[in-house]
Order: sequence, then C-alpha cells, then structure tokens
Amino acid sequence: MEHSVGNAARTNVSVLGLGDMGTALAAALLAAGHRVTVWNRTARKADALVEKGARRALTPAEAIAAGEVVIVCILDYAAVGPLLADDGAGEALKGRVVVNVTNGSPAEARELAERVSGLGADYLDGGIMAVPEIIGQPQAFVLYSGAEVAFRAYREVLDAFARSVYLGADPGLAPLNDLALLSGMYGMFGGFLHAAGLVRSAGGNVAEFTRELLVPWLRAMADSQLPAMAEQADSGDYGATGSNLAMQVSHDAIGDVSRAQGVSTELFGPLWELMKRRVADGHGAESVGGVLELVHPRGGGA
Ligand code: FVH
Repeated sequence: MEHSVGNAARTNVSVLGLGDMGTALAAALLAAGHRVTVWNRTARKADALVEKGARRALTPAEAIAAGEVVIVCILDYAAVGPLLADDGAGEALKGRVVVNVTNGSPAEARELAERVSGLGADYLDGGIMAVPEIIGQPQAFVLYSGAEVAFRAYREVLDAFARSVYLGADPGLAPLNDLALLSGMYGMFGGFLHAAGLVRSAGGNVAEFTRELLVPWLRAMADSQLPAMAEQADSGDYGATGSNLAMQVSHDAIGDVSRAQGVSTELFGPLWELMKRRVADGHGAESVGGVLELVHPRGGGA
C-alpha cells in the first residue's frame, strides 16, 4: 500500500487503549504536534489527554476512522480482536496503518497482521523497550516489524515515542526480539537478587554494593564477554577465551556459600546444573557460551 506523508509534524493519529503506556504514547504524540484522537474502554481515562488537546472518540470504530495511523496499546491480544470487530471498525480500517504495541507472541502478531491486511490496512507490530516514564527520552526504543512501506512513511510520527528500530517484514520479529530482550533483563534481575541475598545475609548494604561494585562489574562483563559469546553462538565454535567451563564448575563455591548463609540457590541453580552437564558431556575446555547448545541445540529450529 502507498502512503504519503505531507507534513509529518501534523499527522492524524489515533490511540486505542489509555492504560499507563497508551497514555504516555498519546501524550508524546500531542507534544510532537500531531492531531490525536483517543479511545479507552473506561472513558474517564481520556479526560487528562482531552484537556491537553486530544479529541475523544466514543467507539473504537470512530477512533480508527479518525487516524491515518492507529496505535493499539491494550492489555493483551485477546482484547485487541474485539476492538477491530467493533461495529464499523472493519470499513474504517481500509487504508489505515495499524501499529499494535500490545505485548504478545510472534504467532499472535502474524495472525493479527493477516486479519488487518485482509481489511485493507497495513500492519506494524511494535515492541516497546521502555517504561511509560521514559517514553520520548533517549534511552527508550521501540522495535517494529511488518509493513516496511508503512514504517518508512510514518517513521517520523513513531519517533515521537522513542528511537524506532525496524527489524523486517515478518510481523513476528518485533515480539520475538522483545521477549529475547526481556529474557536478558530477567537474567540480570535474577543475578541481582541472588547477589543481594548474599550481601544482605552478611549484613551488608545492598544499595552501596550495587552502586559501587555490582553495576561496574556487570558493565565490564557485558562489554568484555557478551560480544565474544554472541559470536560463538553464531559460529558454534565455543573455544575458551581464558576462563574454561571445567575451571568454572570445579567447585560449587556459590552454592556452598549461599546455603551456608541461608540464601536460596533457586535462581542460580538451573544455570549451574546446565554448566555441569555441559562439562559432563565433554566440553569442559570450552567457554560458558557452549551452554547454549543445551538451551537451543544448533540447527534445532523452532
Ligand atoms: N507499562 C509498561 O511498562 C509496559 C512496557 C512495555 C509494553 N507494555 C505493554 O503495553 C500494553 C499496555 O500496557 P499498559 O502499561 O498500558 O497496561 P495497563 O495500564 O494495565 O492498561 C491496560 C489497558 O488495556 C485496556 N484493556 C484491558 N482489557 C481490555 C478489554 N477487554 N477491552 C478493551 N480494553 C481493554 C485497559 O482499559 P481500561 O481497563 O482502562 O478500561 C487499559 O487501557 C500491554 O500489552 C503491555 O504488556 C507496557
């Protein structure tokens, strides 16, 4: 579908869903000078945005009709479908660009993309890598996948939210990469929680430990280790680069000390078991990156 944006600074954009994130997105669009129409199931949540200049739509169909670009930011995909089936919504969708930033799975994104395309609209799936408070700030970014023409045409509008990163035509790419990034984040949270337990069990100050030691350490490890581990993941060659796996699992110091200090090993334990299994499988001379073969064997596919 062809799209032309005469004046990106004044685009008609609709936002369906005014929870914490939808409200932040609509506010960012207003701040960037766009004509914003908003709809939310609980109507009063639109009041503050209407005071700032947004137009209130009474139904999802009315909101869809008002926007060249229709942002959908609802709790989950199960709630998105009925909005698009709202009386008149199907006809209103023709020629629109639907940007769905609701979190879901790649399969859900592909299914919705097909449905939206069938109604004559372009579909972009979005994965917001930010919390509402940092929408519009430099550290925020949003992943997009789906209709590239629509992304190029409306990129400036989307840039009001955060740095826009386009991943490809498959609508499932944004949710997949979103979940991969969240997995990395939760791994870091798990590491923090175990470390905090150890420090607290010895009467230490967790805030000071985190500020002075843990954050600098994690930054150093992320910068020095992750790029090499990522290359090994792509090549399948896990040759050790100074810290072989057998050395790392030679004794269970973290587990032993944690148990002695009354700290649960439930967070650290699963990774430890995989590291030991990889050594038992004969890969002790390799790096910890080889554990990936137990997480997802090379060539294993989906
Ligand atoms: N907030 C965050 O930090 C994360 C950042 C990354 C992206 N997520 C995803 O964004 C989607 C919306 O999240 P949210 O933070 O805005 O969520 P809530 O504040 O809980 O608002 C939920 C909105 O969804 C509406 N809603 C729920 N069920 C229905 C339904 N059946 N029909 C219509 N609307 C529905 C709800 O409406 P109401 O309760 O106010 O009437 C809110 O507008 C989400 O996918 C995150 O994973 C946010």
